[in-house]
Formats: sequence, structure tokens, C-alpha cells
Amino acid sequence: MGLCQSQQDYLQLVDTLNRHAHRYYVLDDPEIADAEYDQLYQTLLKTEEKHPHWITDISPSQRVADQPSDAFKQVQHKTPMLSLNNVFNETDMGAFYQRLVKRLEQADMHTDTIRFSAEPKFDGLALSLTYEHGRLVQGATRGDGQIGEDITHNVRTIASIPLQLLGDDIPDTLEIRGEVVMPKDGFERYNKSAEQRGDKTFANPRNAAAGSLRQLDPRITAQRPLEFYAYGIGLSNMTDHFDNHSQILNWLKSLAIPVHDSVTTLAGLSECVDYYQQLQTKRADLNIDIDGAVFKVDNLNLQNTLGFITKAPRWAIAYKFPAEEATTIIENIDVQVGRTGSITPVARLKPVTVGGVTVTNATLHNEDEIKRKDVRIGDTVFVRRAGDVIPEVVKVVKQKRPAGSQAFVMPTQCPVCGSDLYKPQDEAVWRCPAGLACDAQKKESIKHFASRKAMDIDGLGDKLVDQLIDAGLIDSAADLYHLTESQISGLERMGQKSAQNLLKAIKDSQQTTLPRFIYALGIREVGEATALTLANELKTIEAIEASSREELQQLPDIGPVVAQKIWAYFNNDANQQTIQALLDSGIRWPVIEQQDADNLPLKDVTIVLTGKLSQLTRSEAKQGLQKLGAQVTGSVSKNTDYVVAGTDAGSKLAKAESLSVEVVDEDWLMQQLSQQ
Ligand code: 5U1
Repeated sequence: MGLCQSQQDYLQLVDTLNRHAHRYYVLDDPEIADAEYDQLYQTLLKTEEKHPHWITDISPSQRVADQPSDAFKQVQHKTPMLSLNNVFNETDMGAFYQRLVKRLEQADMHTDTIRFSAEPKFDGLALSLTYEHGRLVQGATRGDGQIGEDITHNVRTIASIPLQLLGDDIPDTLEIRGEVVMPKDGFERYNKSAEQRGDKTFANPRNAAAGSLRQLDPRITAQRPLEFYAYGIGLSNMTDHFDNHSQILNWLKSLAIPVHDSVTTLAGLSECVDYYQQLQTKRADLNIDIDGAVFKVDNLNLQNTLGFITKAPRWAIAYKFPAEEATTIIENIDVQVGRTGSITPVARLKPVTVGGVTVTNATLHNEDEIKRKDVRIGDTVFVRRAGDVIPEVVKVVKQKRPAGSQAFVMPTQCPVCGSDLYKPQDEAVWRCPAGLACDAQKKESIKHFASRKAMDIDGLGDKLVDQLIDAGLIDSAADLYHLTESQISGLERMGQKSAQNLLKAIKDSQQTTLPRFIYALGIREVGEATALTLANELKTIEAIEASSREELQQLPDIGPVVAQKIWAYFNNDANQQTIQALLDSGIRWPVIEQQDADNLPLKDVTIVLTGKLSQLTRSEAKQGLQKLGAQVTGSVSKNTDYVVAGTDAGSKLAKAESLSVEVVDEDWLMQQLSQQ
């Protein structure tokens, strides 16, 4: 993060930032990623701090945001909507803490460790709600912090925002501040159906939330999945009733205003840093986008003492996550062949850091996506990398397209085996028809076979599978079980010890479970949950092979498409030979017997399911647990033995923790279910 060396550089930076802000707020068509904007803005702030006499009144630091659109009535906020100062690393977070300590000491208000309210920083649209005598009378955007846009008609369609507050102790006028977000699953669903209708799709959930709230017709907003999370209040005559900010948030909850479950209180710098790190780990599993953590001095007296600098409170800070989006240039477009023959175009990128990791490849999904986004070699593009998800190209910056660029043309032949590609009806992807005769599909299917949730062959990574096939040592998954130490140790980067370890892991994998084996076969549409259903319902591989499509369709959560895929797999001669070869090479699993009720492994065990599960539905989990003898109930009490907490688990998890009930995760659940 630099500093402007001359006043001319500074004025140029002001100009650049204003241009980007206009593209972002007014045109809804940014040219640079938020993180790049943030960096430029930090340079501006640092320069202005060093050279205050340079500050011009058109600097973005001299106003909070951009103009409200003319389409909505403008409204004056009763108290200004503030902004937050940002930090991007632990050192600056520490410096923030030290500034607090110093100021409080100077004011003779030193507390040993400062207590904070810790909250997620929601990546949505800021909203101010006004309630008069408990009734919602206004919803307004932030605008410039003083004057926002009246979007009451749209806000009234957000189901989680109460039109009437609950409780008796309600002030005459109450302003509530928070953020509107579109949950990630709702965003995916919305974009999919918009694409089918030929409507505009959104680049990310934040744009989707903002676009949905800025509709002139509230019936359109009503169809969008929006949520609101409060993080504070503006005008009220209630502040005397509270000592701490966290009490205010609890009070809001009691009025039926949504407050996010991750909000908590903590003490001192190290707990803030822990919270930030935990939130960052949880980030990918949350169903809403967040871009950091917010820490607010909890005590309202201390807040008053600390006060404000221009538009931001001194007592609060946003500790931002490394950006998930960045811009870079597409140097080439290749296609990759997946396990099931799907052809995926991949952008080869000029290396760029996204979310703290260097990214050189990003998926372009399929031909339709390339056409829709009009992605070309040489384009400057936005790349997004969220959590463990494969980086993707989100959007092209058309203004930066080099002259003479050509639209991308999908190849007509498999880049690995040369077979003619085909595009099945009703599918967006092209496919290579060669199956395991194509080296790419062979490699991918063996990688899947060896993976953790399948045969779990420790140490057999992607590179090693490539090496084994390229060296002609294996041609199928069954060949793994005939490898010798000298063959493996002869490979590049493989010594005797690592060869022995790998052989042991391969041998250990021979003793497996039927669900794992079915999953490892890599049948299309058969994930872990379906593999589990097949094993639990039909008990043997012979029974699965002998089932008709109609019989398969009778099984829980197996529809006609999946039934057809399973049936087709087992009624193919080559697949039959694969299974036989695997069994001949020594793979075994415990016989699944009809359990008698008294011997069930979870007899007399009471379990509560909460939060979202990723591998199976709640009803599948419930059925599976019941088959093992468990009682699955809806609420947590001291009689509960286990609470299975998926992602976004809410009050049941909190209750389990308060009653010291053992909390377990989805891995535990899958492990129990695999005993059936
Ligand atoms: N979670 C959270 N986000 N956020 C944004 N809290 C919070 N507080 C804010 C803002 C602008 O402002 C207050 C510190 C006034």
C-alpha cells in the first residue's frame, strides 16, 4: 500500500477512485475488484493523513457513498448512517487495539482487557428500518449516510423483517441498522431460473441483494430470497436502558428482529483474532456471504468516550478477509476431461492472488457459460475464489478487451484421446464418449476410487495416479492391488519407504464397507448418500446388480433419472468385469445383516439434528438413524445424547452447548450410518 508522492498523483488518484465508484454504485458495472478499490482507497487515506492540505472536497473520503438514484424518494436519516474503518492484517488490528487502550487511559477509563461485541461483516446492502410505535414505517438505503432512498415498499416484502415489533417495551421511534443479504443457495437458484428465462443474472449475492431492493415493483422483490441481519440502532430513547451494545442486540432479538447467530462478546485482542480466524474457517459453510469480522467496544460509556473521527466510530473496526475476487488476464483457454467424460473449459490466467492464494486456472464451466459471459483469450476478467470452491471467471471487463480478439470455439474432438465429442440432449456439457478407453477418464476415475470418502487410499494423490498410468504400471483400479514395491519405488520422487507405505495403504483399503465400495465405483449421479441408501436397502452387491429400474426407483430418494443411471451401470459388461476384478483382487466388506431390535447400535440413544447437512437430507439422516435404533427428536433437552450440527446451526446448537449435550458433526453422522 503506497503513498502518493506528489499532489498531482493524489488528484489523479481521487479522479480514479471517483470513476470507479461511479461505475460501481451508479452503473453497476465495476472495472476493478473491491479489494483493489479498497487498496487504492487506503492509499488515498494515508496520503491525506500525511498531506491534509492536499485534501479536495471531491475526494471520496469527504463523503460516505454515492448519490441515491432519482427513481426513489429521498429520505433523511434521523441519525446518520456511519461507516467503519477497515484493517486487513493482524498488525493493524493490534494497532487499533493499542489506540483504544491509549485513548481510554488518557481519559482515565482504562479497563484491563477491553470487551467487544464481535459480529460478521455482512456482504450485502446496508438498510435502516424505522419503527413508529412498533410498526414498520420506513426502510431506507444508506445513500450518502445522511440521505438515503426510500425503499419501504420493497423492504415490507422481506419475510424476516417484522412489520410489527414484538413486546411491550417499545420506544415511540426506533431506527434499526443492519444489512440485507441474499443467501448463497437462493442466489444460485435465482440465477439458474433467470438464465432459463433469458433474464439478467447477477455476478454475486451482494449485487443480487442490491438489485432486488432497487426494484420499482415490490412484487419482483417479493420473489427474491432476501434476509436481513441487524447490527445496531440509530435513533431511540432507549440507550439509557443499556450498558452494552450486546444488550441492545439481545433486546432487538426479543423484538423479533433477526440478529445473526455468529454474534458474540469477547475480551481482549487475542480473542478478537481467534474469532476472526474461526469465522474465516466457517465462511465457506455459511449460507450468506461475509467479508470480514466487525469488532465494537461493547461498553456504551467507553464508546461515548472514544467518539468518532468524521463518519466512522473510533470504537469499531472491520477486520476484512483477504479478497475473494480479483482481476487478471486470460492467457489461454484449454479444455479438461472429467471422470465421466465431461469437457470443461478452463481459463489459464496470468497469476493473481485471490483470497490469499495464487490462482493460475479458473473454470469457465461449459460452452453456454463462455458464450453468455463472452469470455475470450486476452480478456481482463474478474476471478472469484470462495472457500474450497474451484476459482471461476465471473465477468469480463469489456472496456479492456484487446482489439481483434476472437470468440472462443469449443473443440470437436477429445483433447486426450481424439474421439469425436457429443452433446447429450438437455445437458450443457460436451462429453467424450470413450469412457475408460480415454486416458483422462481413466485417471480421474482411479483418483476418485482412491479418494478419502471412497476407498481412502492414504498417500495415493492425483500426481501419483498420473505417474502410475503414464508409466504403464496400472490400467484400472483393480491393478492397484497387484503393484509391487520395486515398481512403485522406481517412480520419480518415490523411495523405498514411501513405496512400502503406499502398498500398506492399498492393502488396508481392501477391508472396506459396501457403501464406500459403491461410491468408489464412480457411478454417475451416485454420491455418498445414494451409495448408502443402496447398501442399506439392498444389503449386497448381487442384489443391487439384480434390481430392475422400477425396484431401484422404489428406494428412498432415488428418482427415475438416478435409477436409470444405476441400472445402466450394472447392466454393462465392462462394468461387470471391473467389479469382478476388484472383488478378485481381495476387496471385502462386512456382511450387512437384518439387525434385531435389541442389538441395534444406537438403541436408547436420543439424537437431535440441526443445521444444514451437505451429503444427505434431514429425512434421509433421520431414517438412517432410526434404522440403527436411535430416537430422533425435534428439540434439545437434558435427555438428548447427541446433537448433530450441520452448517448454519442455530438455537438448538446454543441450547446443546448450554446443557452440555455432546455436539457432533456430519462426519460422525456418516460414520454411524455406515454401520448399517
Ligand atoms: N456487523 C456490522 N456491520 N456493520 C456495518 N456491524 C456494523 N456496524 C456498522 C456498519 C457500518 O456501523 C456501526 C459501527 C455504526
